[in-house]
Amino acid sequence: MGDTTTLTVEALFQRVESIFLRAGLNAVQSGALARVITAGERDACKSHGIYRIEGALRTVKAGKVKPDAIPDVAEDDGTAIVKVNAMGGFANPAFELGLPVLAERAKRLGVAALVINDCTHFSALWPEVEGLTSNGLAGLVMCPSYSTVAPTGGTKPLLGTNPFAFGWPRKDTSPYVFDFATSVAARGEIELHRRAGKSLPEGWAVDSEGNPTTDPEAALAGAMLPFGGHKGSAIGTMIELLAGIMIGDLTSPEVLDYLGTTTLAPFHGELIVAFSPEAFAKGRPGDPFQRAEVLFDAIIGQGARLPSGRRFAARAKSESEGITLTAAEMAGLDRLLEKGLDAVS
Ligand code: NDP
Ligand code: PYC
Repeated sequence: MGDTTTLTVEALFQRVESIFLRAGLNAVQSGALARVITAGERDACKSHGIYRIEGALRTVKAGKVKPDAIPDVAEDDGTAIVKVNAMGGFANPAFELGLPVLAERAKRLGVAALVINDCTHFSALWPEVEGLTSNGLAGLVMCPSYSTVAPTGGTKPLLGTNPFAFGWPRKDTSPYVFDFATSVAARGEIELHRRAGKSLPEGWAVDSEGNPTTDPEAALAGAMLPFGGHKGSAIGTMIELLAGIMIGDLTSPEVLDYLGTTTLAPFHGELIVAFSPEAFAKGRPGDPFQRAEVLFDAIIGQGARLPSGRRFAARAKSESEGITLTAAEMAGLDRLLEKGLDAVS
């Protein structure tokens, strides 16, 4: 079991897409999911790579996400709010459908938002952010999850791990992107620690009695903690308000009520806000892109690194050398391809 296999990015994409097609997902869902999961492996983001396939299939099997959904853009009223209904499918194909409309609208109006409703979302947010930056736009992306995080001062799961991401486009180089859970770490990280039999770092979670724990099992049964204490707690709450209540979709406690478990992928909405830096800076001195470079240079000049630098380096390596998977990971992919939905409980 010590052997590894190295696949090209395209070969891994084909394999992941085949798994979803074999499990009965339509081409729209399968393609978008395979793109985002393969991108996670390519960029060395293991908590949102191939490990997520099983959870996505489990959610299909439980009847909580529609494998044949075709997302739908709401009738165009020309305003800054573009709405896409995922029709009970995954968020990723809905985003792919809405992105060109959002980009056109943000360039024309200076700012625009994409609201995705009725979607299952389990992936990282940087693919959405990079969709904006590759169109020359800055942007914010956020969504709730399900109750797993105690607000600061509390001990019981209430907020989700609510990811929050931002991107700024840069000329001739990778964009500035950050993307993180508003909990100390993504829940996927706790699950990966559990599978590897590793203790958690201190400060990530409390057990079901509200006591600090480094045991992943106890953390999964207890509550995760927000990053940065009251600051992360407030940002997590903001995400419940903006990307749950404001867009008429579920909050994390409502998602948990609906699913009844945290073993399936969460069903809720997503909010993506796009800004045209040129439009905002118009009439003011200086080119916003050049001024941003001065700021980035000053950060790097202190010996700090920009967020996503590790990820972009991993991407370059995967694109030139391929993606290396363990024998256990390859066997897992083979099993999912062979058995389809029968492979998951
Ligand atoms: P991390 O704490 O691992 O990293 C978050 C960000 O910080 C990344 O952009 C990372 O860049 C950057 N970063 C890390 N270390 C440094 C450093 N020393 N200097 C500068 N930047 C740094 O992320 P999380 O565990 O919080 O989240 C992981 C993923 O989980 C995210 O992609 C998130 O979207 C996803 N998630 C999804 C959820 C969902 O419901 N769909 C819920 C929760 C999380 P780099 O990658 O280059 O290291
Ligand atoms: O890693 O916290 C997480 C997560 C929750 C839903 C999808 N990812």
